[in-house]
Amino acid sequence: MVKRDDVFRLLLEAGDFISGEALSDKLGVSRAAVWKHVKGLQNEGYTIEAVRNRGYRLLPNGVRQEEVLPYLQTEWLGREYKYLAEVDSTNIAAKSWAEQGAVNGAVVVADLQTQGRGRLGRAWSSPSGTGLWLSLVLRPRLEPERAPQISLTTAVATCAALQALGYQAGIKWPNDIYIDGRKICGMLTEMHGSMESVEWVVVGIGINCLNKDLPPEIQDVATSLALAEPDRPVIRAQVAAELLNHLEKYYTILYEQGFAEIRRVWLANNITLGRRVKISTLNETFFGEALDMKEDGSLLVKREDGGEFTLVTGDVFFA
Ligand code: BTX
Repeated sequence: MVKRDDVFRLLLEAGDFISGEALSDKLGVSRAAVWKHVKGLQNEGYTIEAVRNRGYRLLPNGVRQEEVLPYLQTEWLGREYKYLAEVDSTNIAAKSWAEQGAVNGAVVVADLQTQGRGRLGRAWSSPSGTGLWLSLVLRPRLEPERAPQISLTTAVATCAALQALGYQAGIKWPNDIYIDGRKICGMLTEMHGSMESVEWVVVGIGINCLNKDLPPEIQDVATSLALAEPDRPVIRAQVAAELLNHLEKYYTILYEQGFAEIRRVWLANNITLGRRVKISTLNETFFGEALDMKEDGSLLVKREDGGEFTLVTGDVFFA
């Protein structure tokens, strides 16, 4: 049975126009069947040009494993790779995969999330064909109280990956990535384990890549790689691989050298300290100045109404 994946692979291998006839010959199916699969791929978010007398050409903006592998340099992260054309949330998919025994470093990537989630049940806009919506399963040997270090390490690695791709990215405490004062990436970390040990951690990362029309409710606060640098082509598979390459590097540093080195890199790339901020916790909202990120990853704030406050979980807004 010829599958959509077979058509996809031939388009990818061709790297240029390939005629409908050549595709139908290679696959032993009718040209109508080829067209049906091309339509299916377009519906998944792939841009495939169809030009009379030339055939079909795939434009490289997908995030299937075949597209990511040429850029991937990792040993263990992203080598188990599940691509989903559509999913409610990659974090939900990764959690159930973790429950079923997914290995350390397994990755779920979707082209479209219908219920992308932020922290505290907030929604994360995840339209098809635009961003990188990715979750990883980690099985770190860490005490549960060190789990927040995973989020901060993820932020350091994501920021480094975007910088390696040529973007001026910075970190807002604890782990949002900003470009030009706007949010380009958010992270949602979920953990399962006991008081003594972490069984698995699912790290969900969303990076706006090709989005040009952001939904009105986030237009003033968010950006995408394409909006930040309109002249630089964005290849989503390269962004995915660069992200995984840097994540593996920095998780290894965390495990082998400890959090102090991660904190050093976080401090060097943060855009939070020294700024006036609005802090919102479950109990209160107040203004102050962000002073430091402490050795355990919490944020030290000088309150405008007097005294200091150590923020462990909560939201920070630039004020
Ligand atoms: P957060 O709670 O810090 O941010 C959510 C807030 O960010 C929203 O309330 C909205 O104001 C704004 N927002 C929504 N969508 C976007 C967007 N695309 N770009 C910029 N700002 C936006 C951050 O939560 C955690 C986000 C994690 C997303 C990843 S995607 C892969 C994985 N699967 C999943 O369901 N979540 C994670």
